Amino acid sequence: MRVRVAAVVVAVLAAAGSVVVAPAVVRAEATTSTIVTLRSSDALRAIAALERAHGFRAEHRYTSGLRGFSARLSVRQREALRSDPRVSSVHDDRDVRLVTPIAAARRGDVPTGVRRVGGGSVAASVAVAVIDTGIDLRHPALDVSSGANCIAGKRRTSAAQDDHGHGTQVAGTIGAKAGGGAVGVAPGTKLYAVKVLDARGSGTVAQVICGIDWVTANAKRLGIAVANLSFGALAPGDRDCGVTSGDPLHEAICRSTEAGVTYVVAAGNDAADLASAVPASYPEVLTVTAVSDSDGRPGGDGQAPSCMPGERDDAPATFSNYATRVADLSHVVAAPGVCITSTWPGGGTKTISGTSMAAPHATAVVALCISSGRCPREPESAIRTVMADAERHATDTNGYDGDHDMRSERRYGSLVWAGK
Ligand SMILES: [Ca+2]
Repeated sequence: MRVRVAAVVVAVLAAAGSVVVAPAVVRAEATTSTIVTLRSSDALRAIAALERAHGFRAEHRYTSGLRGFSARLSVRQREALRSDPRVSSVHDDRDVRLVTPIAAARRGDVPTGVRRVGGGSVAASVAVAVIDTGIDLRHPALDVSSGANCIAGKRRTSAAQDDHGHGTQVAGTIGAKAGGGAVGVAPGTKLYAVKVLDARGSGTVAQVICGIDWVTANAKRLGIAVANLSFGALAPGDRDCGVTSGDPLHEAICRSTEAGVTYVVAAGNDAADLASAVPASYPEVLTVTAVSDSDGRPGGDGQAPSCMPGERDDAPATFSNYATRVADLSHVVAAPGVCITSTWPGGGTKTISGTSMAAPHATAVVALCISSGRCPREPESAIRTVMADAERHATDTNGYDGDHDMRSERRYGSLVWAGK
């Protein structure tokens, strides 16, 4: 069973495609979507030369996150590129998609999760990139600009308008202003929409890397300090930026982190060890598990969450991935992720659940911490400070059920805290 509840927002990555055998007589060769990384520092020049040499047209060109491109390539072209000295590696592209969230009851103006992490009062002075389905660029509660549209077949210059809802929901938890029905953790924070998933919540790793590439290239110019990735997949990770596993998504995130962007990612909704999930298992990111909170207060005496059966107040969400290894726990925090009310395209709000909804609480906390000067801008130090704040706040009276249970095999991290 991959998805526990329809309302849990998850992404599924298809298995890497196998080699397609070309027919003996080729007129129109079968092609597969491929990600190619390059040795050259001048990626655009190298891509143009490779296009001419091997007869293909690149779809996405990566110049900042990693150097390379994606393209539909035949077996013959892939083999030729593998042996081309300008090429570092050749990878199958993979699919990424979300399960469509379902609607639930409307709630008050300051959502429970925002209250539970001590947020809802001030904007961050740094900007946040939401790499997702886009954001509703006309939503009155959001201070949002279009960043990049990485959907295959669309012009990259077209607006990153959300035609799904997921990205707008994530964006609202980070930075929705008062008056829109659901205040965010850091209301009024500047948001950039980076669209890598389409109207069905589907996308590819090539598109995700396109989004990361845009963030890396523009972070300094636009003041983007934090990026939110509320999707993921079950796939083996590695601890060396994709070198051993040949994972271009990991390489792209490492390069972007080196450029000063802190990545906050959802742990995943498989009720499984996040060691087998990406990007959750990457050591460079802050990974966010989901806990339940129904009343915005600690103590565990709130009612059971109303929109989702089987959960209880101030306890880990039953669907959330968790850490078992010390190495993973060293970059994991928890945040509210059950029955989270936030902005929805068209001006309203919607209440849904998932580690997708937990991650933006932590994203806003990181942005606020950097803005206050308490967190260094450097990602590793920022993550360490946010984790120390969370641990300090996880006292017997403020924590959630199980966050101190060192004997448990399932560890969800300490609840993030935006307050002083
Ligand atoms: Ca509570």
